[in-house]
Amino acid sequence: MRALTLVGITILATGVVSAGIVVGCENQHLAQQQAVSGGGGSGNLGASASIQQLMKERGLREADVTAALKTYVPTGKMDEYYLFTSGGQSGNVNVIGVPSMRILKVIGVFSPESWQGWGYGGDSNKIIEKGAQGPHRLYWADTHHPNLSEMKGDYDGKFLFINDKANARVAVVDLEDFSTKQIVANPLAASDHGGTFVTPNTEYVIETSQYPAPLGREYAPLDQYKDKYRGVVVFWKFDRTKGRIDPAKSWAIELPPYTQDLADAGKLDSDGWAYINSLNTELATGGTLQGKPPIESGASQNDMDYLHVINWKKGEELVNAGKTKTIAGMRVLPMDVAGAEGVLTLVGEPKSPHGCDVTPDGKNVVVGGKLDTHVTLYDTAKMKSLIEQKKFEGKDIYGLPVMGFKDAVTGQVEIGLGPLHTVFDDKGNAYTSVFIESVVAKWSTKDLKKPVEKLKVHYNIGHITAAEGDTVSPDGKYVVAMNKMSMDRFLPVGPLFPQNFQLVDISGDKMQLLADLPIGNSEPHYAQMIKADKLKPLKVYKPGTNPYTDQIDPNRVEGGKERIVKNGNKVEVFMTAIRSHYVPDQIEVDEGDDVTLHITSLESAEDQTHGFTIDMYNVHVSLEPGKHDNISFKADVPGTFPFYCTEFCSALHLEMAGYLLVKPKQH
Ligand code: K7E
Ligand code: CUA
Repeated sequence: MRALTLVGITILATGVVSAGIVVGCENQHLAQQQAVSGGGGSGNLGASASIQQLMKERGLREADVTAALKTYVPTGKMDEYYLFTSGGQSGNVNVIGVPSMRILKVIGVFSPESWQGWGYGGDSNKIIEKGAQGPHRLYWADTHHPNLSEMKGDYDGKFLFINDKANARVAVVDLEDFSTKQIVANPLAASDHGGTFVTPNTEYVIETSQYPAPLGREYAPLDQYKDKYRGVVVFWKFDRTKGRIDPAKSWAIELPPYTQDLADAGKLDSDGWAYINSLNTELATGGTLQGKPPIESGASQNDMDYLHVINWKKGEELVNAGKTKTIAGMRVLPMDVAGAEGVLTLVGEPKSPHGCDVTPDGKNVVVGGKLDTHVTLYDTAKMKSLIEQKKFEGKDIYGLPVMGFKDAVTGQVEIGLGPLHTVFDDKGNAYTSVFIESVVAKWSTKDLKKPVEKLKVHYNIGHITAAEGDTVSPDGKYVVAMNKMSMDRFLPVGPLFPQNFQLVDISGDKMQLLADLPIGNSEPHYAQMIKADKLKPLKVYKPGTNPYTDQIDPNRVEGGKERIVKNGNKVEVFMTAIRSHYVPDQIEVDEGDDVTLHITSLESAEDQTHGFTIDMYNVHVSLEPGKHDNISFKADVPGTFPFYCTEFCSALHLEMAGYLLVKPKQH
């Protein structure tokens, strides 16, 4: 009987392979029926014969079948991990279940997301508008590095932060309702990259500039690059009780105009420190039209760039002692002060580094080299003592102390062509993404020998992420290879190809490729993977909650209290939504009136969502159970405009509608 059951499972798995890859769910049922009849009818022989046959028909190897078994999550069963990935140029965040690789949600962050009514006339607009840089409202972003909030160096499942590389901004997402709560615009930097990275108790969210520019984006000609252009690292103070960044308590350190790249915060032994790599210490500024070399070659002259080693706890003390100057409204610790006080120290790092990853024990920083075949491990304790004893090898052109490379490193590992990012498991192994070679290289942090294994991934892997990988206690189990290219992997969709995520099982001695997930909405950069049971998401909102303020909205509407209040040319409509009608459902205003609709959903049952839109007014909100939103617009076009519910909420969903009548002015 046991053998029979086992066979049944295997057949089921084979059926799944067919469902997942080509055919569709009807065939999955078919396969299950065959499995049952095969197992029950002719016993072992018939069953395994039909598996063999299916495998043969579909060209599957045994490894394919085990991969399917390892990733298949039957309907109604939950995934083990959440994967939060940057949405790259989509400006948003993708949420994916692991190991099934099913897409669970796209969270609207910097870019309007119409399904959620994010950025279409409700109060979410106010959050997006706070992210304006100068006079420009911004409706997109290039998101790179999502980072989960931590307590004692472990993900706590409360918040997610993410940066916008293009416009130097940081967003806060609350994981209670998977909704964006805040966007802060960096007043100093003109772009960012080394961020977001949190300190071990989420005291700070770190954001480092990328392309140097005068702080505050002042004008300065490029021949003044050395003197006027600067990098900067901002320590955004996070207020955990409010769930918001507090810009007034945030501060920054001025950095030399080396193109700062990636960053990570120290942990355990190295708590209190942060590390930022850089490129273009040559200060190349291009000039291709004038016949000068482009930045790419100008920036690749020196053998060494600089890892920036930052004592942020000391920096915080100096900031509190008033050693700052204020630029664009933010307190900035000047570079010379930071250098003299041991807050900012440099050490060489091999050619065009990328990746900057602190090991789980906090003892090493691993830096890859795009034009080098090694990763370099820096010893955090050695660097700390060199800085304490002021044992330096020299100074850079700005007078910043530089430690000796040999004094600071633990060692190097010869990885291959183009090592980028490194993540860790629970057994002392590291996994480095190797871009040019298109492999995941597994190596041991204990002996620093050559990789013990390389797994082909398809193709050109950028970032890589591991289960609980950035914490003090990674889980092992899975890594996800985040590949930039996917030619020949999927059905063609034109010249813009999807990215390709590949799930890899790292629990055994050998890595096993389990599944592909084409990402068709963005080019994700980084992702983090958190144990699903650490999150406690809400199922419904407390009645009248405005999720964009986290308060019971002062304009919340209770059943029976609906009304229309007209005051001069201001019209306020206090409205409710419940299956399957709005009260009121007839609204008449005069052309030119300023209209505000305060809408509360009176629903309290799970998954009973309504929506609201008005013809032509570019308005759309999503009304989850208990939610309140406020929609403001000018009734500038006279006419007749139906409004309706955009979510198929009930059998009478199509009847959930009403009219906005805008009476023309008497001319
Ligand atoms: Cu390598 Cu922005 Cu982290 Cu892209 S970065 S891959
Ligand atoms: Cu409410 Cu459809």
